[in-house]
Amino acid sequence: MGRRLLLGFIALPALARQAAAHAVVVASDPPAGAVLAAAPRHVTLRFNSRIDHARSRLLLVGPEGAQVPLDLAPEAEPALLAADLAPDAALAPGAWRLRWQVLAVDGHITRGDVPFTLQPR
Ligand SMILES: [Cu+2]
Repeated sequence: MGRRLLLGFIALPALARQAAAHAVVVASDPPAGAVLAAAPRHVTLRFNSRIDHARSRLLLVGPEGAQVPLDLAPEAEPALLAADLAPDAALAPGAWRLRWQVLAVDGHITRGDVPFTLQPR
């Protein structure tokens, strides 16, 4: 499963060349495939183009389908999406995905997952 998601993430820049205005992720924190010893306190996604923050969403999807919606940080930069995790957010160890959906300025919605792993404590 993780392998398929990782390949999907890598394939996105190729799509971006075909339709330059679509928003795709060019960098993320945590990076795709990261193995983390503790839950991230903060997540960021950088896109190749401006996005409509009001119509964009971030969600953490965890082992066993656990879902943790994230509140987007106030718009800092036009191409950046960021969120702080709640201080009391307890994320189970295992395979997680940072799931994003954004609306680009060209009116197109794109979505994807950034997979990462939380190690057992
Ligand atoms: Cu587009």
